[in-house]
Amino acid sequence: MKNKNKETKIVILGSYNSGKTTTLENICEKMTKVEYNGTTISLDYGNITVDGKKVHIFTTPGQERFKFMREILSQGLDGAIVVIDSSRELTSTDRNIINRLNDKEIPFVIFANKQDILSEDLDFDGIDAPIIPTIARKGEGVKDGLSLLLDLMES
Ligand SMILES: Nc1nc2c(ncn2[C@@H]2O[C@H](COP(=O)(O)OP(=O)(O)OP(=O)(O)O)[C@@H](O)[C@H]2O)c(=O)[nH]1
Ligand SMILES: [Mg+2]
Repeated sequence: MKNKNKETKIVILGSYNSGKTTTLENICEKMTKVEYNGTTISLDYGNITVDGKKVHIFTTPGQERFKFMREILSQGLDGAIVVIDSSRELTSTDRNIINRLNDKEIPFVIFANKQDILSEDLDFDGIDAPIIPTIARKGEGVKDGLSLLLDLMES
């Protein structure tokens, strides 16, 4: 956070069904979500105050047909959380998202979600970001992961 007084914008990215909406539900007390049949169709929004500063968090839809929403929501972001489903291999969507964040030098962390399901041996080669194991459904790891991202953004 270069400007200390500025409100912060974080975007939660990741493939379809990885647990992005569930992650936000377990970070914020109140949130707004737009879903149809259990999948995000435009965005989710919530906020949380950390150390007196307001953090706005947007969650994107994972489905490829909503790629344009990811681009709109990623404008002016200060940091990102990439939620991946550890029970599946990293998808091309995950890799594209991570490459774009790297190219734009945006601070980000990876939430390796669904740790309660048998995990794949995920290949994180070439990915230089903190990886936080989470069980979003139980709220495990999500707030610690957000704190880590906020620290990373300040450094
Ligand atoms: N076992 C398990 N299931 C989870 C976990 N987190 C989320 N889920 C489930 O995974 C499914 C998808 O979760 P969502 O939070 O809707 O995923 P999403 O990434 O927002 O999905 P899209 O908006 O469609 O991209 C739901 O059935 C969740 O209950 C977890 O930690 N463990
Ligand atoms: Mg969703």
